[in-house]
This record gives sequence, C-alpha cells and structure tokens, in this order.
Amino acid sequence: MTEITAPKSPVSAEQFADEIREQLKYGQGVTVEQATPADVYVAASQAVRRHLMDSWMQTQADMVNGSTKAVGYLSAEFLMGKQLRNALLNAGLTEQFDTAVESLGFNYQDVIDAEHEPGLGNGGLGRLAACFIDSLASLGVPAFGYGIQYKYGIFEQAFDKDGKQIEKPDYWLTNEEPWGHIDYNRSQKVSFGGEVVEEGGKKVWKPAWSVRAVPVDYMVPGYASGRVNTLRLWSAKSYDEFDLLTFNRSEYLDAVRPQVAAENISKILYPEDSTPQGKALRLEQQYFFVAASIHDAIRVFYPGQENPDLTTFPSKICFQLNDTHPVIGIPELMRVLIDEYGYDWDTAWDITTRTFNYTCHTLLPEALEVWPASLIGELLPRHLEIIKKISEQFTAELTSKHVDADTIKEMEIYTGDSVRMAYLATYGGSHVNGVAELHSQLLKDVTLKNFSDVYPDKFTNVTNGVTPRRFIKLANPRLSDLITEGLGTDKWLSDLELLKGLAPLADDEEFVKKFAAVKQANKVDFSNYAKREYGFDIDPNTMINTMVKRLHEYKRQALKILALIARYADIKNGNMSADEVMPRTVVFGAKAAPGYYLAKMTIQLINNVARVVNNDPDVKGKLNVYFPWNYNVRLAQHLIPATDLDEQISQAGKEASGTGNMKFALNGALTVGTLDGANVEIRERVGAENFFLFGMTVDEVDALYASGYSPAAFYEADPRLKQAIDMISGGAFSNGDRNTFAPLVADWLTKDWFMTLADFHAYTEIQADIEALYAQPLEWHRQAILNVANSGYFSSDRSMEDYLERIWETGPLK
Ligand code: GLS
Repeated sequence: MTEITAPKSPVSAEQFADEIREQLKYGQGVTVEQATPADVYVAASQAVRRHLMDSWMQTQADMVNGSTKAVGYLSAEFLMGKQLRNALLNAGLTEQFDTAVESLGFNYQDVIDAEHEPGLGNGGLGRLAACFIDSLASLGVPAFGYGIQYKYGIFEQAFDKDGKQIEKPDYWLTNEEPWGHIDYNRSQKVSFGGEVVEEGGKKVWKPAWSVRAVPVDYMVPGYASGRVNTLRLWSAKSYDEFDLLTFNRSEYLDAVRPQVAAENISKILYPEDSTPQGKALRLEQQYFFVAASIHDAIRVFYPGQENPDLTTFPSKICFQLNDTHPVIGIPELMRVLIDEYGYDWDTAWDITTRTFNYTCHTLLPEALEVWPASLIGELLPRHLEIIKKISEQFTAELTSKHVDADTIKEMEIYTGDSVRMAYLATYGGSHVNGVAELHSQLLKDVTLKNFSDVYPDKFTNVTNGVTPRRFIKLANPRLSDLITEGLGTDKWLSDLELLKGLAPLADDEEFVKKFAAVKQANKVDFSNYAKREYGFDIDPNTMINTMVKRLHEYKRQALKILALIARYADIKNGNMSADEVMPRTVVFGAKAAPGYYLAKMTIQLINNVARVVNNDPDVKGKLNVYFPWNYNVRLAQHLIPATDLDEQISQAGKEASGTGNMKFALNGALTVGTLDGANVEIRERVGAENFFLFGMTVDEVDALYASGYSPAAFYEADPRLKQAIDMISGGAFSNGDRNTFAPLVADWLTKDWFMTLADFHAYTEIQADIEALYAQPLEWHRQAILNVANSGYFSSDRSMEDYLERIWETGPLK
C-alpha cells in the first residue's frame, strides 16, 4: 500500500477546464476555438495563480502580523526555469490540468512548451537562488527573493557554420508573461549621482537623477506547506517618460534619451559567471535592486509608519547577500538609517551588522568584486563616504586587536582607490559562509584567511542543495514513481533523506532491473527530444556521458575534449579491438561569456571535434559527440535523467561547490570527478566505491605549482596526450588549418593554469574502470541506486535548514 501525500486540490478537471475557458474569455478575449496553445498557457497560468492567491495573501499577512523573522534573499540572479509545471505540482493541479487541457482540445505538452523560460541567471549561482526560495516556501519560512527583472536574460546561444558561439538577445518578454504581477503602486525611488552637502551640521545627499523601481511579483508556492512566498523582481522605469519640448523640435531620439538611460538599468543580465565586469551599469544594477529592496522591506514590515522603530529591523528580516553583487546594501542601510531616519552611527551599525550575512560562491580571487572608488564616488557619493568611515572603523578595530600593520593593509576595505566588496561584506555582516565543506575550509585557510583569523566565529559552512521537486519529480517522473513504489510513500519529496530506504533495494535484482528500465526509457525520451529539437541522432543504447556547465577553463572541458580525441585516435588507429570499445555518446552543454576568448575557442573546438568524429565511418557506432546549443534549465531537465555518466572534473580547489553534480547523483548517474567542491561530500555519502575519483588533490595542485609546473613536460611524457594535441595543431579539426586553434594549444603548452595536462593521464586511466563497470549493467545500476539513496542530504530543504540554524535563526511561520 503506497502512501500518497502530494498536494491535491479538490478542484475537478471539469472545473479547471471551465476556469481556463473563463480566463480565455474574460482575461484574454479569445474563445477556445480561436485559442492557440500559447493562449491556453496564459489562461492556465492565470488560473493556477488564482488558486494560489489566498495562500499568498495569508502568508504575507501572517508574516507581517506575526513574530517570525523573514529572510530576504538578495540576489542579482534567479534562474527560475519554467513556472507552469512547478506551480501546478505545488497547487495540486497537475492531473486536473492534463485532463482539462486535453478536454479543451489541446495537447498538454504543446501548452507547456509555449512557456518561454526566464533565463535570469548565468548558471549555478542563479539556479541555487531559485532552489533556495522554493525550499523556503516548502518549509513554510517567510521569505522574499529580491532581484532584478531583466528584460533580456542570459543570451541565447547558437553556433555558426564554423562551430563558433554566437550570442543572440533573449527577449523573454516578447509574449504575455502571466507569472509576474507588475505592482506600480508599490514602486520605490532609487537615486544616483550628484553630491553630498552639509546642511545644519548634517550630510545631505543631493542626487542628480532617479529611476523608478517597479516591483514585479512572482508567487513562490511551497510544496505541501500551504505557503506561498514572493519573488520580487525590480524593473527600472523612467520618471521622465518623454521630453515634449525636445520632441516638438523633432529631436525624437533626444526626447526619449532619459527614459532609455533609466530603463537600461534593468535591461540585461551580465553574461558573466564567476568573473566580474567593471562596468558602471553593473554597479547601477546592484544598487538599484538592493536600495529598492531595503526600502520595500521597511514599507512591508512597518506599514504606514512615519517614524518606525528600526532598531527592531533585524528581528523582522535578515538579508542574505548572495555573493558580492548586493553588498552595496550595507552602506545603503547605513545611509537610510542615518540620513533618512536620524539614527546615530553606532546604532545604525549595530542594526546593519545584525541584518546582513554574506555567502561567498567562489575561490577565484578575480571573482571577488572590487569597485573603483571613483566610480562609487560618481554614482553614489554618500555611500563612498560611509564606506570610508566603515573602513576607518574597521582599521581601528583591527589595531585594537593588535593585528599587525601589514595585515591591516591587506585587509583594507577602502584602499584609497578601490573598494573590496567581499571584505566589506565580511566585516559588515554577522556570518560568512562557503557553499561546500572544502570551499568553506579554503575560504578560511586562503581566500579570507586574515578575516577568519580575527573573526573565527563569523565563518561557517552551508553545503548547497537542489530542489527535489523540480529536479526529480518534474524532470524524472518515471524515477519518481519508482522511488515512491520502492519506499511505499511519496514523502521523500519533502524529506529527501528518506531516499536512504532505497539502499537495501540496490541488492534486489527485480528493483535494479526496474531502475535500469527507467534509465533506458529516459534515454529513449532524450534521444527523441534531441532529434526533434536539434536534429541529432543519438543512439539510446550507448552510454550517455554528459558534461554540462558554464564554459570555464577551471571546469576543464578541455580535459574532456582532449581525452575524447585520444580515444578517437585509439579507435581509428586500431589500438582498440572492436569488443574493447564501449559505445559512448558524449553530450556537452555550455555557454561561454561573450568576452571570454579561450572559452569560446573551446566551444568551437568541441563542435569541430563533434563534426569530425560523427562523420568518420571508422568510429561509427562507437563514439559520438553532440553539443546541443543554448543549454538551459529546460534542457537540463531532459538531459540529466537520461545520463549514465556525469563529468565533474574541475581542478581541485577551484569549483566552490557545483550543484549539477547533485542533480546527476539524485537522478542515478555515476560521476567521474576530482576531489573538488561538493564532489567531496557526494563521494563521502554515496561511498567511494560508487564514485570514479581521479586527479590531483588541492595539496598536490599546490605542490606542483610550488615546484614549478611545466605543462610541456606532461605533453612530452604522454604519447596519447601528445598525439591528441598534435592532431589539433595539425588541423585535424579545422580542415587542415593549423592556426584555428593555435592560441588554445599555446595556452595549454605554456600556461595551463588549471593543470589540464597534468591530470590527463589519471583521467584517461579511470576510463577503463568506468567501462569495466558499464559492461556489467546490474552492478552499474546497483551503484547508481546507491547514489540516489545516499544523496538525500543534497536537498535544498536541508541547505535551508542549515541556514536557519547556523545563520538566520528563524523558522517556519506559525
Ligand atoms: C558559483 C560556483 O562557481 C559554483 O561552484 C557554485 O555551485 C554556485 C552556487 O554556490 O556558485 N559561483 C559563481 O559565481 N557561479 C557559480 O555557479
């Protein structure tokens, strides 16, 4: 007897069909007969929103009237993925929707497909924010996600005939977008520029220009919690729509210039991941959403109060700084408290430091944002003054703690010509956390060592997690059903540690066979999807070996492609007998930042290797390479459940956590990976014997650097590596042209910052173990089941519980 606890709305499919029909008529002015799938998508989405409305309003009321501290998750990115299916699941309307839509004469998949995915994030950091707000709502914790409603999300990626990446704007708001509710009546004014003057002994900021921050509210329905939180994304609008005088002089473009300038602020998401871009617009964006959010929180928690007692602010809401992007919030809250509400410095500092906490998401020093002081001074002159004063206070505090002068210099927040945002966040908040055990340790030992020496208690770890609702239930319904069958309950969806109950079933041959059948069916589905969407002919009877993530040198897509070329050469040159070759389909997915030259060249190389390999009759049926363009959440949801082998092969000490690794393990893929980021904890939990570990450790990497790393020596020493690189240099993947990939090769042979060449041998060696295991399907799937069973820890619900306990000190709404 299986226990089903998933939410189910009492509304019948007939009633839901009527609601869609009503919405089509009264909301959109079309009949069912005239409606397209896109119309039905809008109507169904509006109908679901209406079902969630009462819970949404109740949650807000309970939050404002109750005494439970809320969480404000400040993030420049929220990579939400499609909304409809997730909202239906949480509203308990999935079955009704499917039936209703079919009864209206539509194919439900067409309706689902009509949704344009909002790509308001680059990768892991933005997707993590989306998982976190899902989990907070599911735990019933009052929370706001605060961010920006970019008009253009992450660019749409295409490949040209040479395999090069081209970027196209992703105008995701072309069609009606039913999820975001624009609330003009709750806008905030955000100002920039100008000067600071003294008036009556007080500092007064006289800004030069202002924009109107208009909130666009998205419901964040919890799973089985009855709670619906808010994701409030700010959109920039101009106060000066239009200058009529200028227009009347026929200077049409000049007439709209102020409007364009203001609206530029929320126009586009920066397509950077892990590396900052020193652009004024980016700082404007950061200040824009953070300032609007702080004022919004005061409005929400002190409704209608002229003189609120803001000493209670830290008990109403705590702000989590998702990386350095929102750190300007610290001086902003100081400014608001001092200049707008008249608090003295010390009181304001006390409130501010108790309100903010900071999550660091990187180990790459260049990713810790540093702003030129001149830029801050120009855009936010009052904030620069406040930052200087914070910095002075900090220096004095360090001196009183007997920190030596050199170290104080190293720790400076304001250096005279720049402002180090990570340092400001560390000093200005109560807690700092890394996102995986190893990462948090390295933050303490290396990246923020001075700070952890002085403030050891500030530092903590919260290992990332992913939401099982989207990444198992929605992405992998077959596996979900099998898990529910195996456990006799579906409660695992809100208590993922229950997956442990699957472990004994790994030895039950019947169950293993069912599990294998699920994977096989998912592979067939993916193969059909890839054919339909990309025209690829993927053989679902081969091992599906996936590497999907942003294209970064440290993530080492280069290692994968070099090993792949070596294997291609082995097969082609007859170095492997036919039965030695385990047929593999390698699937890549990756976007490169538009200005990242070597990353873009790596994409071009992968595409050209794919072209050569897939057209070579000598390797037919043994090795195939596909690179579906425009990797996004939707593609992830199709590809992850179909993957046999996942690649997490970054250089040890560089990937803060990774979250793809968790999604794959939870969907029954095995991982080949280094001891980096969350791989370490995944391996510990799933068992070392169920994880393909290779490569140097952090200490070995450091030692090799220290001894003088020479990539060329590795090239000379390993004939297979040499052959692979020589093939690239010789033009084997560029129609004989020797120059195409020369910069990439030169970089590997002379610099190779991330030691791809040094790890090549270990990586190619481990392939034999992988294939030996894959040749025993029952054993492979047994290990895959153990991966699923022991990955329950990597639920974002658990991450949220850790934050609640270690950092936020709050809990579910009463
Ligand atoms: C990132 C890290 O690179 C990832 O390792 C991490 O999983 C993610 C979420 O914590 O944050 N940092 C970043 O700037 N982009 C990321 O994806």
